[in-house]
Amino acid sequence: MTMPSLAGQRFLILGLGTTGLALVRFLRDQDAEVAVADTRAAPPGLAALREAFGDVPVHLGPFSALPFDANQTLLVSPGLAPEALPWPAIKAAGCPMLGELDLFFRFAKAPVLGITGTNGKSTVTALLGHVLKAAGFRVAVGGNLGPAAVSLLSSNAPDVFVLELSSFQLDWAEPMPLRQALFLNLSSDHLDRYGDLERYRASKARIYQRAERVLFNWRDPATHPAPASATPALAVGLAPGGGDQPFCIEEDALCGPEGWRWPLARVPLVGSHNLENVLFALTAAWEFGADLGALGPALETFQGLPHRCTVAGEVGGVRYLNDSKATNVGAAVAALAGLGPLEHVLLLAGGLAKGADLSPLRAAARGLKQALLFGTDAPQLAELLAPVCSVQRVASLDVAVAEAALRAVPGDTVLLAPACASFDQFRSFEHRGAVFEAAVAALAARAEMQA
Ligand code: UMA
Ligand code: ADP
Repeated sequence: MTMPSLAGQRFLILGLGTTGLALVRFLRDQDAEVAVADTRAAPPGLAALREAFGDVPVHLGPFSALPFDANQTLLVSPGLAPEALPWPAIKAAGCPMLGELDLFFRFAKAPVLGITGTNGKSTVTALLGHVLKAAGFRVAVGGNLGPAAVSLLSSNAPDVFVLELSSFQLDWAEPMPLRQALFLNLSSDHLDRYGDLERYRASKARIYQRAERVLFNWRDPATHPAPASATPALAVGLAPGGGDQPFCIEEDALCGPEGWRWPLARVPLVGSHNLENVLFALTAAWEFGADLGALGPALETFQGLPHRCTVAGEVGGVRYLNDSKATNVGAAVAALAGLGPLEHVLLLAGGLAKGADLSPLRAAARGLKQALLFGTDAPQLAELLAPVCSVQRVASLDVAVAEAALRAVPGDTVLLAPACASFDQFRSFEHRGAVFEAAVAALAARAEMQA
């Protein structure tokens, strides 16, 4: 395939975050002419842009003040909702438009496996990359979990790209020629952008439009391809029953084609939702051509990603789990469902609910030993959970950990799975997870001093 030349072509990049900066680097490498605009006074990529590309013009402030023209292609960052763009001016000028992924696909010289869904995308992306590497492929992994997709393009093409695709990225992309499209699950999230669940689902389902093969979750109808679709589709799910299902779980083992088996005890991930992630990664890797013999050892050496149901510590016989990445209700429900009897579980939750319907948490939390709730939407959560478990509102995550330590007895689990975004009290979900881990480390240090 010959690379399309961008030399001398003019681009205006909207958004100067991770994507915007990655686009500047890529386009400048291609000798294109680049300008950047961002509505924020101090966008996160500004300092790096000024340092590396001091000559790139930057416009900060409302997009409506931009001089759009037909000879300049607009490249839109994923965090920008369509409503953020001045459409009348763009249409009047007749500007061509592209998303980051459109550019990526014009230059990608290897098959692409794309992963979307409300939860588990990063885990499946990282795990699939890990399994394919173990099977001997040269793999480039990125997309929504970082690095940005265009950052993966280099003259040294891999054998395969594995990309996490958010609905925000899918919104701005033309239908993509994916070798495989994985749609893991759907639950309420990002309703502040989409308004309702159907619009959010439709955005995710765009991943199927030009895919050669589809992997869907047979237990989750929202992920099913349209009945009329002619694209070959494989079902994935925790229990057998989805028709053509190459991998499944039987008793205490993962089972696959040709009698392949791997004991669950040799999969070091916490929670049944992670086993579903494992089934997706195995199915995609095998379908891509990975040798069955490579799969088990690869699973055994995958430690999971930080802040996703990872053990933060064990203090006085109480296990502390950090699932700070549970930024929506589906992730928190999955974490609770995977833990066993809830009378031994204390849940730490709260933050910004982003307009989501939190109600599925009520059934999932029935019988919890204790819910400790903090942050902006703690009142809403308290009202929801009070009928099904003991509830206490606290001022902060630190106080929640301290209260949990007072109430927990040996054998209990304290789970941070907030069901909410972190931005009311923390810089990010990583920051929230780090605060939790520091509080657990302080508990451990105190316990050691007292011993
Ligand atoms: N923004 C403005 N004005 C602008 C441009 C952006 O206010 O002119 C705001 C957006 O509304 C958004 C924020 O700035 O709130 C960031 O938007 P962005 O498009 O600049 O984001 P990037 O820094 O380029 O990061 C994006 C992804 N972020 C989003 O889609 C919000 C990153 O995923 C991703 O790692 C990166 O591209 C590389 O692919 C983060 C994320 O939170 C982890 N993703 C969402 C999620 O996982 O739920 C979708
Ligand atoms: P994403 O990239 O889609 O946000 P992550 O792998 O980062 O997914 O996980 C996000 C959150 O969702 C974590 O709290 C994690 O424990 C939870 N989670 C992971 N896999 C699943 C799944 N298959 N179903 C539901 N929740 C999941």
